[in-house]
Amino acid sequence: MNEKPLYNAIRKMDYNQLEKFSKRIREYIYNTVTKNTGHLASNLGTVELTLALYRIFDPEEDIIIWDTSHQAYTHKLLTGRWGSFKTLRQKNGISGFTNIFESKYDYFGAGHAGTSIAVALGYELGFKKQHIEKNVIAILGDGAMTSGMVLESLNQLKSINSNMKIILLNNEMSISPNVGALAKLLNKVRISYDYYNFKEKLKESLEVTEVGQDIEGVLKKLKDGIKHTVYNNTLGIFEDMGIKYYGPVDGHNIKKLEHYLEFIKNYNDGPCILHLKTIKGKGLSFAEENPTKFHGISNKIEKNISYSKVVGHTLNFLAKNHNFITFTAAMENGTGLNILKDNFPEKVIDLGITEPSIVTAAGAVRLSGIFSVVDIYSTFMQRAFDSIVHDIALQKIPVLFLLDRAGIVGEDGPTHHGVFDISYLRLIPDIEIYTPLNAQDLANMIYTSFKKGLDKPTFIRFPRGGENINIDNIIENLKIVDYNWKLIKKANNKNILLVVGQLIEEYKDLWKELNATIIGIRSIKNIDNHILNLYIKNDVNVITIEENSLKGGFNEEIKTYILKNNISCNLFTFGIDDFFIPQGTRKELLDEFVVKPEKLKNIILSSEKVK
Ligand SMILES: Cc1ncc(C[n+]2csc(CCOP(=O)(O)OP(=O)(O)O)c2C)c(N)n1
Repeated sequence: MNEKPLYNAIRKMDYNQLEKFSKRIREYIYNTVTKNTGHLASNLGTVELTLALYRIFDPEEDIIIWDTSHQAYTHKLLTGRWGSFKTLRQKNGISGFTNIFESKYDYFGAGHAGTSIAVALGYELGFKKQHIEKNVIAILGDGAMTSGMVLESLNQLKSINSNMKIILLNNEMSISPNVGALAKLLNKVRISYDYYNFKEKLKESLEVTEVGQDIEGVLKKLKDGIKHTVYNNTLGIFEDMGIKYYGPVDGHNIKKLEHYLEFIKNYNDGPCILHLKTIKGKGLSFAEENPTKFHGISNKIEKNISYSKVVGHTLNFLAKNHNFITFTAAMENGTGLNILKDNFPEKVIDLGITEPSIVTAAGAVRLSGIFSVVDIYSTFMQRAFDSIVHDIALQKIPVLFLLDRAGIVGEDGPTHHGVFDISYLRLIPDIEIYTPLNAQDLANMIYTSFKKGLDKPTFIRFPRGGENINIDNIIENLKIVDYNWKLIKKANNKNILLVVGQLIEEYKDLWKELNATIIGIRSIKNIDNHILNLYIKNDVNVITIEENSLKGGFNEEIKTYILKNNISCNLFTFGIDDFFIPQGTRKELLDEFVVKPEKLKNIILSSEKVK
């Protein structure tokens, strides 16, 4: 990746050229994303900001931190990745997020929301200790702003004598409309009469008077007064925390943006925040009209019903006869909970990007007397680990957790793969972890949790993807199930495959080909001792396959079982080795890093030869 960065070139452009260039960037982003998948609407909303930013600040010298970084495509295009952007989100291609291994201009990697202020704060503290003076800029959306990490870090800025420059992109949206009091406050502030217009008007009127001789001098003197008059919108919440507030400003007007960016660049009296009003999906009417739908786009023609939708429909069915609350962390659509919300809005609560708080609140909901469900992606649940241990498991609160996208997610890459949850949950006492084999099994497990009730905190993990099913059939066939492991196929030999969860469905053709007994693992905690007793004996070849890190994974249960029972057998473990899986399609990555069909076949063939 030795491309010449473009940010120098844009400094020489006039505003007409910049406007044309913005259009070209938008087209390029749209064409690439429709071909490769990716975040669309958020990136369309940051084109002008990024152009203005790199005309005023220096991406090589100044530390610019993009929160979540799903909106940083223009940043990538301007910092030496114009050509390679064609490989966006493909295997070995450009990441959809900032990545410190990809470019020196990416000062921090992201993917999970809410880290930017802590990162910028850390850079500032470090530089201060080394007597280095640099501009440190954090850019974040109003959605990210709701997250605990952001609020925790903002709270410290004044006390560490920060000079951080925060750029807040307020498009009134997270993925769905943004929630919470802060969102309401931000949305209420309208661009009314900004400093720029005020200054221009003042200049005009002064030019015809005597004082006009020294316009700039007068302007300087008046500056503070102006600030007070024009910023009558000042958001007290930031000012009260000692963070100077400027705005709101039209985030799509390059000239104005430059003016304000220049202003905050020279502001060195403490931390400040520049509030921009942006339009998610800007420039493409269909994306502007439906920013939620075009937040991220996929290139697949989807004939399958996603597992998330199976969850949504099942909860929607159960909602008719059950009183419960389901929590989402700003992922109503991604989790399929919009289906439930359409009919039972009071049963879905979006608390924004606040995973730890949601888990804790869900525990208290359960204690208050009603059934409580938390539906969060496996990767984002990582942030709530302590809430699970301290607030849920330790107090044995029987909350139902639905862990969506548990496993390899594909093009989003390492920040989003949900390949650690078996490990981070298995170690917690007094919980149950289930891994349904297919869509019906997933729906049945949820149904069973409601109908039979829960004894313990219960986690149902299922991957990204779906099946070509009729959802009405799934609902009609709902039934109470046990959690025993399932014999899929019996072979008259010593090869025993223990295949975790939905991999049974995903690789169903492969299992047919293999000369082995195939067992579908539906429960990880607890394990099915009856099946293990039946099949794991001296001399067998046990093969475990799981879409999770091998460290801490299901395989370790089997290792322990074999050791404990003094069984002398071969054990082969398939799963994710001790490294971060890169990006690629889900199938590509599963084949290469998890199931490895050729390797698997060879093991089985060679065991036959030994016989
Ligand atoms: C911890 C965490 N939870 C959830 C998400 C999923 N997510 C990705 S972008 C996004 C919305 C962010 O909204 P905002 O910061 O306002 O940016 P916008 O997309 O509106 O530009 C969410 C919820 C995430 N990335 N990280």
